[in-house]
Amino acid sequence: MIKILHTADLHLTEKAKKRWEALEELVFLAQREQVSALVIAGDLFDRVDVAEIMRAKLRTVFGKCSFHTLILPGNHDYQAYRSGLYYGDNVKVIRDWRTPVQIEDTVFWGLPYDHSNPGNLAVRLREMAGLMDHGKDNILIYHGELLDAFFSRNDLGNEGGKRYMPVRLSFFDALPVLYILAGHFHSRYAAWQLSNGSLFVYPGSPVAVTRRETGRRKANLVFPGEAPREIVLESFHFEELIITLNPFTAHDPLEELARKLVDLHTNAEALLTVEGLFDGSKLDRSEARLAAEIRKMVDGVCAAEPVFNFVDVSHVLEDDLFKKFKTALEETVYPLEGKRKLEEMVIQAFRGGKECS
Ligand SMILES: [Mn+2]
Repeated sequence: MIKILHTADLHLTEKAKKRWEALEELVFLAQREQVSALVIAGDLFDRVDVAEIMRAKLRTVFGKCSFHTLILPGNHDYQAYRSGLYYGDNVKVIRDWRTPVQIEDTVFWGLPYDHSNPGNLAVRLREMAGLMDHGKDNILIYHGELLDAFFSRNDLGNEGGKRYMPVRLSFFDALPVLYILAGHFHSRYAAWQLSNGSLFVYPGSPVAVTRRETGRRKANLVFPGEAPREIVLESFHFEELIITLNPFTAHDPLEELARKLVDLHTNAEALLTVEGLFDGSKLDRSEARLAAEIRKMVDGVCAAEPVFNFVDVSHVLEDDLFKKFKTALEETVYPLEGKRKLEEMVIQAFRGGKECS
């Protein structure tokens, strides 16, 4: 079997520079790792017309490569690969499930997105199994939704409510394949071992397409005779930052935020949430001032308006009745952690009790 770099869901558009940079990073990685094939398991393009605009540019990039590039049509770009369209001499598009592509000793089969009527894919896969040579190293490339994965719609890109090419892991049981290299699942790298020993891998999108794609993005490096390896990319992504305020400590949440911003990857945009209760008099800030200071700090770093789920509870802490409770509580022999929980519950009760959890 040959060495392969596997990715999917680049969703190239003419405007999204970061996605083009991610493609360049993948090409660089494939060269560095000296793979024989770069597999793009669907949705290389976000829309069909992007293929028209970018095809010549892509041909130049792939043409310089010493490896082969194998492309499977996905639900976003299945119309971009009509016969006669030229992506380069070392680029192969798998447009028909009956016609595999052989690179060195490895046979690549593909299940291209079928708009007309994919019908029952279990039946289609049994037909494919009948065409495969059990004595060869077969690999299947697939783009669609694995129903066994605990998906939510949030794990995909922007797909509306539709299901694309849905399969179950058991559909692949009869296939004499070493790997199923998949695409369509954006959120993260995920792999499943099948009962026949083959591995189903979603690499996750190599660059964030939606704000739900948080954390460093990955690609899948497949070695002959070894477990596949996740390769962490430097590509653009979103990073969730959560600052939880606490009315009992004097520590400055802005310092915590500053530290987190320093640690932020240079190719990441933050999605910030500041939550919890705080003591405005101890912090010497009103809710409005705290919000304004945070906004100023994250200006140009955040992908969206920060979410401010915080509440100043200094008016509760200054209430005479609350102070009495607080004195009594401090005199009680009880673990500190428990006291803090109790105190927070009472603060919530003073605020009206509705948010008490
Ligand atoms: Mn897709």
